[in-house]
Amino acid sequence: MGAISEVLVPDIGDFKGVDVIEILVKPGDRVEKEGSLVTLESDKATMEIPSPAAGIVRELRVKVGDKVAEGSLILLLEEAAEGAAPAASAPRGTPASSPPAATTAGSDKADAASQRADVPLLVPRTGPVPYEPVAAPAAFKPYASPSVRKFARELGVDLARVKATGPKDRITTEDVQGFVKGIMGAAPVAAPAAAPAGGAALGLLEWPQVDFAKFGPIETKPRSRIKKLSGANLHRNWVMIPHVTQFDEADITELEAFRKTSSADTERQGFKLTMLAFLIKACVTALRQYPEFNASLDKTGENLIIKGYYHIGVAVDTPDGLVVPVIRDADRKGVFDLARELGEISKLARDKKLKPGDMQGGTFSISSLGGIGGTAFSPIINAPEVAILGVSRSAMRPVYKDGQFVARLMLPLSLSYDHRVIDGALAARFTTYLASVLSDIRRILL
Ligand code: CAO
Repeated sequence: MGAISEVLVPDIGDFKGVDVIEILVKPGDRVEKEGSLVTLESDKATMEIPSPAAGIVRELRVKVGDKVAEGSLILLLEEAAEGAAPAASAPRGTPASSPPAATTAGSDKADAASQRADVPLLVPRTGPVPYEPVAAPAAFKPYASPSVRKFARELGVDLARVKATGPKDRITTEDVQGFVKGIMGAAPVAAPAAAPAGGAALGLLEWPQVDFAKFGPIETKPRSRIKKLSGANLHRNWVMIPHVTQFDEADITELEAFRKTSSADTERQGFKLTMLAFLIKACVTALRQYPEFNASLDKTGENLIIKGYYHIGVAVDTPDGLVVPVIRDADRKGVFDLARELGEISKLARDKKLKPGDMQGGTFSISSLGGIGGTAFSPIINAPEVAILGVSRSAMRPVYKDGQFVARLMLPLSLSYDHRVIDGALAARFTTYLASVLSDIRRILL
């Protein structure tokens, strides 16, 4: 047994009644000298209180939400033999080399306080007794502010794997973002091993390594560049955006009749008039009504940027994979113009002739599988957009109307949205409104 000492809140400047906002250790944890124990937050700064000595945490005497001041008891520490002597012998008030670090320091004053050289060392109250060494190595505790820790926790990132670039080797938000980007973005294109690495970094099980040939004949086909790039983007968007999909259906019986009669005209002019052109137009009408869907979060996540233009991305299936060219200013184009442009961009996409600019600036996307089949699906949002409409194959269904079942042509809609930005109620309003526009296309004119 090592000496049990009391670890107290050191001189933390002028701060009194400071909140304990994070407990970074638990009983039984081994800590290194200077390893962070708890995080305190005043209205001016956030400080991590370091351990005065190496040892094992025996008992916590504070919890999150407690208010503390200089001298408050934080925990009981069983000291390791090596670190015990100097710490125990230091009288209260002895200058220390490592004061508690102000992390999210909200003011210069707080920063200055954290760097003062005369902040006293934490003083254990009991003397050293023989210490039984513990075999396991001390856990590495990366330095990061509570907000960065919270951000990392939300993304499932183990801070011990993140390279610190901040002052005093602290990990910054950008470091965590860079780490995630490294896994989600570049790596999958460069190295197929990225999936296992990403999983491990997120604290998940290793990707199963299976010798498939053991079970039967196989063929190895390299993935196309488009597939690798779109896969990396889809993966990031799926992991980083909290998706919810709202399902609905629109009665397009009249619209389909109108489309069929108009198709003869467009075919004479050399292009096809499919439901998608009407859908783009109807979506613009709904986006005007609900601008939160024609928006993006800014870099900080603090603000929503609502766009005053309507550039609609359309997912196009090509032999090499999925691409999403953008139809610009869809609000200023008629249904025939949209249909013609749709034909042109899907041909460009399939002929691999799209330029990077053709796929940029989208404000909302549509993914239509209606030409193929299916009843519903959950499309993945095309970041930084906040919503995407999935469309499945329309079918005649019995609909109960005016006291009887009637056959109506119903179009399934699947709207995925970013739940950070859009609430479920708003999404339901959006699809209800969109369905009403499609049921009576005259609403586009309203
Ligand atoms: N219900 C029933 N029929 C539909 C329909 C719907 N919702 N949508 C289209 N159709 C019909 C069309 O009218 C057309 O019929 P005809 O052959 O009789 O003329 C046929 O299906 C084929 O249409 P299309 O697919 O060529 O044309 P489109 O305008 O509907 O779609 C495009 C164009 C480029 C979006 C589409 O070809 C495509 O690539 N879709 C796949 C998109 C995709 O992969 N999304 C998944 C992404 S993962 O989230």
